[in-house]
Amino acid sequence: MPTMQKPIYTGKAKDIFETEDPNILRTYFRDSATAFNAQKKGEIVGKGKINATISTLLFELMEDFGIKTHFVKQISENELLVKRVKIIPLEVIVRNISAGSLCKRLGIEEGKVLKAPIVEFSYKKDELGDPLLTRAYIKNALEIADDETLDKITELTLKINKIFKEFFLNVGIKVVDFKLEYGIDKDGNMLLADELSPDNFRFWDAKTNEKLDKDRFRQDLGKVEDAYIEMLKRVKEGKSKMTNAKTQEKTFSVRVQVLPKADILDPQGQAVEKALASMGYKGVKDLKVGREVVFKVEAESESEAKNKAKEMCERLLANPVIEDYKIEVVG
Ligand code: ADP
Ligand code: AIR
Ligand code: ASP
Repeated sequence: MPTMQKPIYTGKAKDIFETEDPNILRTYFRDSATAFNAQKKGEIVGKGKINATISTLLFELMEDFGIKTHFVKQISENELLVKRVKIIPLEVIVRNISAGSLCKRLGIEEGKVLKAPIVEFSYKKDELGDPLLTRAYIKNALEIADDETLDKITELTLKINKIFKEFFLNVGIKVVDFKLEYGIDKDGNMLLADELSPDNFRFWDAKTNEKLDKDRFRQDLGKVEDAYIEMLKRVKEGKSKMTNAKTQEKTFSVRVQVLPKADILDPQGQAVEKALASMGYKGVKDLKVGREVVFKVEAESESEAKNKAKEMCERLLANPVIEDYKIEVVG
């Protein structure tokens, strides 16, 4: 629930509040939806909490890949704590498949897979309808970023696009395009900011091309809430697939051979040796009967897996007084 505290900024979809820490802000994700620079307004029931959670999961994904973001933590269903930044007033858009304003501008059909991803910049200014900018406009007219910053943003955005494309394809989603915002924190670091949600991404189901994002609201396609719920499900699925893959990566297969020590009486070995002799196998000597134990163990490295196995042998898998053991990490 929104508190009595007054927001320092009320945007089209979020309210921004100060916290006791001047460097940390609280963002409250509302259900309100706008399109075409607020010309169309409405509500998507449940969107606030879904977008807060999807943003959380995707910011965490970014951090996992070493991308610096403003995200601190989710503190309630609708609220995140974020690092305060000075937003660079650019909408950084990356496109993989033609849609939206690209189609309108160029008169091409929706759904064309672009020869390579396109990064473009729009001026973040609702009153002007977020116009598309050239580099010269940004550097020499607006003076909001120089070549070095724009190169850095472009490189980072393409890296982020690669991560998202792979992450979402893994759960049957095509990333058509999306919009990012970057900001500068108090120490001068450039951080990925704002939100990561179906409000600023176009997501299509990879099999059916069904739209699962704000285009359902923009184009009155119906089942808007369902699309957001579906995307939350897919993001969660993607995260758990990643966790499983990580666990598997850090799992080692171990084979332990346990044998009676050379100088220890092995009644079972002796019995087998005797039986073999009576069957006519002459010259069988020093026969020992042992056992093999195989298992998988989670560890950071092969040597850690070996050490764990050794401890397990000493404590349970072998009797070190009368048995020798040999540990092999096989995969
Ligand atoms: P809009 O301003 O486009 O209507 P929102 O309703 O999402 O968008 O409002 C959130 C506002 O907060 C945006 O203007 C966004 O640029 C800004 N913002 C996002 N993250 C931060 C941050 N970490 N620090 C400061 N401002 C931020
Ligand atoms: N976007 C742009 N401005 C606001 C938003 N959310 C996002 C759209 C779409 C991408 O940027 O959601 O994913 C490109 O939008 P468009 O309208 O330029 O085609
Ligand atoms: N975010 C912009 C708006 O709310 C543009 C859009 O999403 O269509 O109007």
